[in-house]
Amino acid sequence: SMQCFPGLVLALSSLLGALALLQLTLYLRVPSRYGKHEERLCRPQGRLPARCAWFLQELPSFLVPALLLALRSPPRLEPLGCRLLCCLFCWHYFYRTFIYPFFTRGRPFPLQLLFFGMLFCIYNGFLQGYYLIYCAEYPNDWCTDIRFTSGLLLFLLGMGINIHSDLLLRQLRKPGEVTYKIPQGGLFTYVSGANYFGEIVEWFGFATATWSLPAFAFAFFTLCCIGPRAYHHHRYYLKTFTDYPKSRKALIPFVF
Ligand code: NDX
Repeated sequence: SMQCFPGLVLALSSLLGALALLQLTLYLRVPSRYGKHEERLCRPQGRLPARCAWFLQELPSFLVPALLLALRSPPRLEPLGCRLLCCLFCWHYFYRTFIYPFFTRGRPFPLQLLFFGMLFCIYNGFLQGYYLIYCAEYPNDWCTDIRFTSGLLLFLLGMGINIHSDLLLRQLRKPGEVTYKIPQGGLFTYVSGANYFGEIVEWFGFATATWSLPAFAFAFFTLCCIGPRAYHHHRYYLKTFTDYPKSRKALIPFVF
């Protein structure tokens, strides 16, 4: 049966960190090509409806850790911290897999990115799940540790911002519409990438609560992946809408 190999965790986390840096260098100059940054002349046959694409892409991030958790034998009931933290991860991806896609009004998603996105979700789902279920050791009172409580608070705050901002974006369109408008309300009052800001806060909260290398690597990956994207969204809005709010920042309220 499976057991913890610390070397495997270290190797997978390092590779995740390296992928993050690769993304940063790739996507600082040009955005990843989906949504508003997709080239208009792209072949229409190379895409899947947003609904299917996001469902398929994010499913492994839910399924892999959920299966690892369910199939572990003997079931690991102690310490409580491990299961709780693994459930937080699955909870986010339950939303992202089973709720978000069914309401999205996004444009069809490129198959090629879907493929890489899925690979990424398998990889990260395995790393986070494997670490928490087979490797993590927490003292029995971890649930009252300041790292756990403050991290959990950040996670919940970030998730709240992320879900609320996803909702505000969705409401900009009627079903079937594919046009872009100026997002209003919530944290969009302050930043162009409010949904991304929420997601980044969420994963840094998760990293603090788990106090683990894999989770910090994933938070860093998220920052390198959607941080530049927030900046490109911001530039797109400034270029497209002459009446775009001048005080609005790209990602971090009042700062950047
Ligand atoms: N999926 C994470 N890299 C990614 C997909 C792409 O969950 O090869 C990372 C995620 C993947 C990426 C994933 C990993 C790295 C990949 C990359 C592709 C290439 C890259 C694989 C897995 C890669 C290397 C080199 C390392 C191998 O029409 P539309 O779609 O634009 O409509 C949008 C709409 N909208 C508007 N509607 C009206 N008016 C406006 N002004 C609008 N602005 C937007 O709202 C969408 O329907 C919706 C949201 O759009 P947008 O662009 O704001 O968000 P989006 O990027 O689609 O993300 C959706 C949510 C969001 O909450 C975000 O926080 C979360 O997913 N997310 C996204 C990406 C990654 C991630 C989280 C994470 O890293 N944690």
